[in-house]
Amino acid sequence: MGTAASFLFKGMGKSSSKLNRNDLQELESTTRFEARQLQKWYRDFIQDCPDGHMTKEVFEKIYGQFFPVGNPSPFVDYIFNVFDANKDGVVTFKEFITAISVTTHGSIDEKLNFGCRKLLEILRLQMTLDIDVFRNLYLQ
Ligand SMILES: [Ca+2]
Repeated sequence: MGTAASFLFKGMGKSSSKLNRNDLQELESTTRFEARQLQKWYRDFIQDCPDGHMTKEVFEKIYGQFFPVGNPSPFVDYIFNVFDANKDGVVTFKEFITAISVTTHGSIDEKLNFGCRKLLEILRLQMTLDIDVFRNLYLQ
């Protein structure tokens, strides 16, 4: 297929786990992937993340393969934050596939909206942290 997701999961093996009917129907309607693709990627996802969510460490391990030289951490942090839609510190299969769908199948507007919205969230968080540091250093 040649998408980023298929490249990420290449060679990660098979599992007997399947998406339940409701999740499968939801993902078929909210992404542009077919049921068969979704089931295959879910099996691969569950094999690496048996509890159903991807930690930043696993995410970094996967993305680290794309950066054999240098430090991938800043990029991984940014991408992980983009994928972790609800900011609970883990990426679920739904979050992962939704992000992959927008970045591979979305229109230019959808991609820009998705990327800009996430970037603004990260910048807002960074500004809040910077203001807190400034306040702690100079205003006390
Ligand atoms: Ca999450």
